[in-house]
Amino acid sequence: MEGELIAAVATGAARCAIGVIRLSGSGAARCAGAVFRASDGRALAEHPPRTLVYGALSDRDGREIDRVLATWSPAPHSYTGEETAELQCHGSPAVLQLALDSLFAHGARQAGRGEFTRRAFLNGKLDLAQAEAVMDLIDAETPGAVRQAAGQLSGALSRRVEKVYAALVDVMAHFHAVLDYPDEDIDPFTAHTIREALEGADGALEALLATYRRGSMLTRGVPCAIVGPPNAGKSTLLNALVGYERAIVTDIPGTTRDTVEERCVLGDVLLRLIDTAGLRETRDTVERIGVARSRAAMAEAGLILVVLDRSRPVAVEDLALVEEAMALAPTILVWNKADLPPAGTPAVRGELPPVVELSARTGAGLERLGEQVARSLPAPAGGTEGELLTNARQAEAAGRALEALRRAAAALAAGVTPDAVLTDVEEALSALGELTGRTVREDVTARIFQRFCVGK
Ligand SMILES: Nc1nc2c(ncn2[C@@H]2O[C@H](COP(=O)(O)OP(=O)(O)OP(=O)(O)O)[C@@H](O)[C@H]2O)c(=O)[nH]1
Ligand SMILES: [Mg+2]
Repeated sequence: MEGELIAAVATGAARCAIGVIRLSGSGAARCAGAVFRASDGRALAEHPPRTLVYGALSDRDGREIDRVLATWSPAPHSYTGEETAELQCHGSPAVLQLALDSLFAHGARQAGRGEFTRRAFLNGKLDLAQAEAVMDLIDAETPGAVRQAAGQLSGALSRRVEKVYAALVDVMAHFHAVLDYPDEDIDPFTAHTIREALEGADGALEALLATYRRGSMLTRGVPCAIVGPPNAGKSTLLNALVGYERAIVTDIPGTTRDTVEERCVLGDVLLRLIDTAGLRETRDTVERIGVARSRAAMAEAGLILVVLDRSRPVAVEDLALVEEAMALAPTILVWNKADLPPAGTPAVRGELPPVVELSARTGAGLERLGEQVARSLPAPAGGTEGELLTNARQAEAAGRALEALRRAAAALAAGVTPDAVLTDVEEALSALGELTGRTVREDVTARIFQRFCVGK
C-alpha cells in the first residue's frame, strides 16, 4: 500500500551535529531529488538504492542551504514498506525547517505522530507489539528497558503470543470438524486433546500475565515512596539521588508539605521517587493534608524507603512505620546521617527490612542503596527480557483472553454444546490477536500511534 507522500524531521527540534529528514510514499526519491543535487549531477533516483549520495541541498527558491548525504529505498524494502528517502543534513533547526519547507513545495506533506511506523504496521512490516516496542525503545531509560524493547522489536513477545494463538486455532479446527458432523458425538480422544490444548494455553497465558509486573517496572519505572519522620533527611536523599536541589531542605521539621516527584535510575532500575511530608501528628491543616498524601504514596508504592535519622534515638513510631511499610511493599530502611555520631543501635525486636546506612548530605553509601534496590525488587519471572508484557493494553488483552479460555474450559467440562465452547475460544483468539494487531480496532491503533513522536 502506497500512501500520500509524507516528510518529517526525525531527529527532534534541538540543535545537534546531524539532523535527519525522512520521506515515505510514492515519489519519495523524486521529491528528495528535487531539493537535492548530487555532486555527480545524476538524479537521486538514478543512484543505486540504499547507498549514500553526497550533494547540495537547496531551499524552496533553489538557494543552497547545506551539503548533505541522501539515500533512497524502493518499495517494499524499507521501514514503512513504501518508497522512502532520507536526507542527512547538519542539525540546525533552521536548516531542517528550510529543507522541509522545500520538500513541501515539491508535493510532500508534514507527517503526523507515528505515521511512518503506522504505515510499517499497515504494510505488515511490523506487528503491533513490535510497533509498540519501537516507541518503548525510544523511551527506554535503563539498560534493562533497552533490552526488553529490543527483544520485543525482534518479535520475541509476538512469537510467545503466536504460539498460544496457533494452539487455539488447532482447537477451533477440531471443533469445526465436530460441528460439520453434528450426528457424531465428540469422540473421547478429541475431547481429551481439546482439554489438554485449553489447559496448555491457560498455563502459557497465566505465565505471560505474570510478566507484566516486571515488564511495567522496566518501562514505566517503580513508584518509590520516601517516608519517615520530619527532619530525617528525606528531601536531602531525593536531591542526592536526582543530582540537583529538587526539593526544599531546611532544618525545620515539617518542611515538605506536598509530595515531590522526580525520576532517577538507581541500581539499573528506573525509580519514580516520591518525597513526602514527614509523618507526625499535627494540627497544621496543610501539613495534615501532606501527611495523608504521604500515606497514600506509601500505599501505591512498589518500593518504600523509610528514612530514619541514625544520630537520634529511634522512636516507637519509627518502628511502627517500618512495620507498616513492610506490609505494603518491598521496604528498605535508610539509616541516614551516617556522617554524625550514631545514637547507638536500638534494641529492635521483630523483623527488620534490609538496612542501608548512608549520608544523604555527603553522598557516602548511596551506591549501596542502589545495590539494595536491585536486590529488593522482584526478579524476572516467567520470561526473558523481550517477551514480557509491558503496558496496560497488552495486559488487559491477555487477561481477557485468559478469561474467555477459562469459560471455554468450563463449558467443555459441563458438556455444553460445541458451538458454545467455540464462541469462547473465538473470543480468546480475538483478544490475543489484539496483542499482535491481527484483530484490533482502528481507533485503538490510532491511539497507540498517537504516543509516538513525529518522524517515527
Ligand atoms: N549531617 C547530616 N545532616 C543531614 C543529612 N541529611 C539531611 N540532613 C539535614 O537534616 C535536615 C532536614 O533535612 P530534610 O531533607 O529537609 O529532611 P526531611 O526528612 O525532608 O524533613 P521534612 O520535609 O520536614 O519531613 C536538614 O538540615 C539537612 O541538611 C545527612 O546525611 N547528614
Ligand atoms: Mg522534606
